[in-house]
Amino acid sequence: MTLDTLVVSICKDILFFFKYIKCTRNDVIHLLTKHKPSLYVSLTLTNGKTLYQQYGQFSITDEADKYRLYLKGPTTGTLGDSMLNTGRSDTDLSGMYFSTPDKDNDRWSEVNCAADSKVRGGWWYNACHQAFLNGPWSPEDWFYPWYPLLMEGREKKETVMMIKPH
Ligand SMILES: [Ca+2]
Repeated sequence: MTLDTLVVSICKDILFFFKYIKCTRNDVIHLLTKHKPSLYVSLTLTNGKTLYQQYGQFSITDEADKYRLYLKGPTTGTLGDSMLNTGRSDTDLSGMYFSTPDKDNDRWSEVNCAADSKVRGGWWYNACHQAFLNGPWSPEDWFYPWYPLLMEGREKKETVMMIKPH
């Protein structure tokens, strides 16, 4: 059994366990990231090209702390950094709580970023974002998957977030 197969097997067992006791997948991510693994993001475009960005440390807190995102560098890759140091304090994502259409935990008081007409979906919004990998279908309504490289969801074919222990 390869390490990847083992990890998938363990994750399926954990997901089954949490489904049984009615926890969310964010609870699973919280447990899997307790030791702050590195994060690898990849985006495959409709032309078949795959771009990536890696971050040194990634974790999320538990439900009591609204699954807050912790992200730390160094960051390298071909996508460019659109999550950690965006150059704007209202779009950096580290330290943000997880919002959903029915739970507005973002930093924009007048808007629920997760339910906005051009966003829609759970994510760690600030007010709102430059990176958002959990967009809606249809993809033309997916706003800024990875700004400025990807402005709309229809430009991408697949998004992946993977973790790797240190
Ligand atoms: Ca809000």
